[in-house]
Amino acid sequence: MERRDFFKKAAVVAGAAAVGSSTLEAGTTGQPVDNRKVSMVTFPEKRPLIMYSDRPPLLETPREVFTSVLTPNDQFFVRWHMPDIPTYIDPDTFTISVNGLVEKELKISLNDLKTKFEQVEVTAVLQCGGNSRSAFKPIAGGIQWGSGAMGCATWKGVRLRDILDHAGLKKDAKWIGFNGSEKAAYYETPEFIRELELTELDDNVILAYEMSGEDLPYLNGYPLRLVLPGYYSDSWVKMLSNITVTNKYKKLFFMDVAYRVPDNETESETPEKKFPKTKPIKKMNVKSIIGYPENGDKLSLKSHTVVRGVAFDDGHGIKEVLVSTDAGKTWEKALLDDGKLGRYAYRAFRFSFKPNTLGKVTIMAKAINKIGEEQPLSKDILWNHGGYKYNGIDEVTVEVI
Ligand SMILES: Nc1nc2c(c(=O)[nH]1)N[C@H]1C(S)=C(S)[C@@H](COP(=O)(O)O)O[C@H]1N2
Ligand SMILES: [Mo]
Repeated sequence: MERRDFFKKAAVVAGAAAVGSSTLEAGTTGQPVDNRKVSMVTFPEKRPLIMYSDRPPLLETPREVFTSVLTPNDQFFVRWHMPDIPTYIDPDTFTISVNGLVEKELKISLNDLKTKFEQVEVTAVLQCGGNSRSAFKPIAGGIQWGSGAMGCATWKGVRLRDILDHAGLKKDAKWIGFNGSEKAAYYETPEFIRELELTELDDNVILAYEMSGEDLPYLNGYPLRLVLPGYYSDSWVKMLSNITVTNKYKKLFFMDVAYRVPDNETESETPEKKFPKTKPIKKMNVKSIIGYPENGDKLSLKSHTVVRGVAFDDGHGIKEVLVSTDAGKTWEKALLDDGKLGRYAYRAFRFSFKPNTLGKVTIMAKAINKIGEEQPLSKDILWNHGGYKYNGIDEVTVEVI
């Protein structure tokens, strides 16, 4: 794959803009907006995605993709914080450094990663903590994502634990810092670094070079990224350059300012009242998204229709998904797939029905996990300044003709 001048190849799909704009009225219901087909742009290695910015690339997956457990790599969403992403990485000379409080500092090549350590795989959902942010009313600061800042892939790589064991942690090691390779455009902007406490590490945390059987797409962090199943993806550092072990937590912008929610889960913040105590967003809450049908679709009266979508949580596992075809008055169980890809993967669901009233019909989906947590109604979601962790019951409104 030629990865030189990577970003010069992005192309707008002419004519796609504004198609389906009749579906854009959402925003009064507390549901995330459906931005599909408003500004669809094709980046290298990607099919057309909903674009919020081209520098840095911010691309959202359209709703229709959320009917299957694995999100195709070329439709997987993209989020970068800094515009200055390296335009070329040579897989033959690339190394990941491990330094700080270790017995021996390491520089490991891609080839060594793939041949000298045990290779492991985990299927896991990667979701931005700001996914569905556009549902928050009044507007919460940040990219106004619809529901497509998420995806699920099978990640292949090596356990972070094995790499740290190989380097040998010193006794007082406590924190592991991860650096991305991109640079800030202005010197005041902090670099993208995250820290993980050693106690948060388990065998599912991997350094991945492969995504669903292929090299990581460039925009999803080629050649190597951190995979932290169950956690929001702000911690899944992409295009890793080095890992530094320390004994002291270093104050970092992307951990101490961004990606935090109030440390108070019973009251709502307001634009005027910000709660002083916050905590990192960390683990994902239970959520489901309807992939078919979509807002504005037309269904035929009395014809067999299969509602399809995906559900997930932070790894407790999905117990059931309930679907309503009468705007929430009655609920019935959807069929779940076999769950073979494990507790961090999407569970695909399907629900058959025959619409029997003409006009607008609202279809809703609610996931419940194995510890009894369920999605709240969107109107019951606590508002927070960053617009994080929205997981309201999903709904689409179609027309029966
Ligand atoms: N190096 C680096 N890693 C990063 C980020 C970034 O800006 N730089 N953003 C994080 C955030 S907030 C998200 S939502 C995910 C997005 O991953 P994706 O682009 O592969 O979908 O990457 C995470 N890892
Ligand atoms: Mo994010």
